[in-house]
Amino acid sequence: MIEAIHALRQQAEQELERLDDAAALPEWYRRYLGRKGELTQQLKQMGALSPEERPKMGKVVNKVKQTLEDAFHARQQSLQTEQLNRELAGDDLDVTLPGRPVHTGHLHLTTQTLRKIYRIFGEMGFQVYEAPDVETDEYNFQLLNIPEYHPARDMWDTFWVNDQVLLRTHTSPGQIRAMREYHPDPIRVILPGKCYRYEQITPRSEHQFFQVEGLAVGKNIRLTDLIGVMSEFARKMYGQEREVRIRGSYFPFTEPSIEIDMSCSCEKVGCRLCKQTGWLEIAGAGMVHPVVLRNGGYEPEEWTGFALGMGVERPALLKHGIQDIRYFYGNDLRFLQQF
Ligand code: FA5
Repeated sequence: MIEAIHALRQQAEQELERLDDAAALPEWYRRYLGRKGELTQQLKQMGALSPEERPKMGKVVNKVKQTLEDAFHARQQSLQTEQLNRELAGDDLDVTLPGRPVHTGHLHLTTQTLRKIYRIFGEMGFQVYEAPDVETDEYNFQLLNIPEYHPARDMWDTFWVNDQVLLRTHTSPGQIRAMREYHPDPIRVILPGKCYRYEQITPRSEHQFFQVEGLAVGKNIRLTDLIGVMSEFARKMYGQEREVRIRGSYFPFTEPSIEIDMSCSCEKVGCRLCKQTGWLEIAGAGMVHPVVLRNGGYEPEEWTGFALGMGVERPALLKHGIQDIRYFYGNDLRFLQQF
């Protein structure tokens, strides 16, 4: 029986050596080493041997089995290598060519602008405070000194969820939330976020846009502090070459109120963006109205504060000389990839 096993091993090894295709390997394995293979058949015949011969025979069969397994794996490896070399030699594949570049995305221009604004205000000691997009009539209007009958509501119409709940028209309701949270301490925060308005879409107005609100409440805060903060912001955001213009204005929640304009990127020649005026409004601002201070929990005899609310897309329009706000959310990669 030992001779038969050695003969079988020899035959299997020779056949394996002659195989020249990796696809034929499984068949060889089944034939010699599989469950119904020839070596297994030999093992089955061991039952006929005497009890002394059986362990000796078992050892020989196991050794042959291991030898064939090793030979199989070695042959498999060499056939695969041969096949790869053949393919590389026959193909025009140039493995030294550089790979195709992977296109990575980047932050949206609005996010880049927001981060720049955070940095500039952060350097002046302002923290970021987040308030909700979905607001109540009470916070968006009433607590900001805009009662139900007030004509200012016409300027700030929005998308209503129901009679009392709406998508905020400005970031100003966050002023009340911040004051109620920080009271009775002084405050220096900016409140960034999306705002919504039911209004005509034009090159300078979207129905969804971002604002950053600024709020400082303390003792002896004055209008000149507000003008100083905005001038510093403009200088850091746009450089010295752009001009800032302050105009008197009206907001129900500030007294006095101002509006802040920047000279347009057309260098005051006049363009469609600035409606041929050479100036673009970037923020409304003023001293926090006593009614609003009181609604936030601060006694107006003791505390004063300033507030400002500026767009985010409009400063970006100015900074990059973009002529139409509608590009921001049109999702056209040709636009977005430029920044
Ligand atoms: C307000 O929203 C006031 N809450 C600002 C404010 C805050 C005043 C605190 C006083 C104190 P206004 O509606 O003017 O004001 O908007 C402020 C800024 O938001 C504008 O200067 C402009 O930069 C931006 N903005 C307003 N409407 C749009 C719009 N439809 N599309 C893009 N940006 C807009």
